[in-house]
Amino acid sequence: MKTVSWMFAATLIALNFAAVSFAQTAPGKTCAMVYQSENFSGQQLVIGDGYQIANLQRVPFGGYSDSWQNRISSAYVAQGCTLILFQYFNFEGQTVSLANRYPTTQRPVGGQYTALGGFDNLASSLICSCAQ
Ligand SMILES: [Ca+2]
Repeated sequence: MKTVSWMFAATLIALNFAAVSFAQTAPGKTCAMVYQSENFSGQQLVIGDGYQIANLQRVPFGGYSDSWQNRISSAYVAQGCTLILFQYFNFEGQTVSLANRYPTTQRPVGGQYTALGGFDNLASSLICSCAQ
């Protein structure tokens, strides 16, 4: 896993924030895409392979003054990748691990987490990495 400081990761995300297609997303491999609302709706945040974002409050949410802290409600995780969400800043508190390593006949299909249950609107930091 590459180590990327939150500042660097947040800068990359901010630069790519307006992107809506895979082709224009984060530099390098896309690890995951997270969404404001369930079923991949609302604002989208693209997360590159190796990103470690220690404080989602520093990641701007759309064009507003708000942040991505306590916003994430659904996620798509790329093949071979794992997205770990943390309840608090600096990778603390409860976690949920969202992986995409299952055959498409099993749930979640292709790493598509349409809802996050008890982790809805709870993440304050995250780590995403993919198998080499
Ligand atoms: Ca939300």
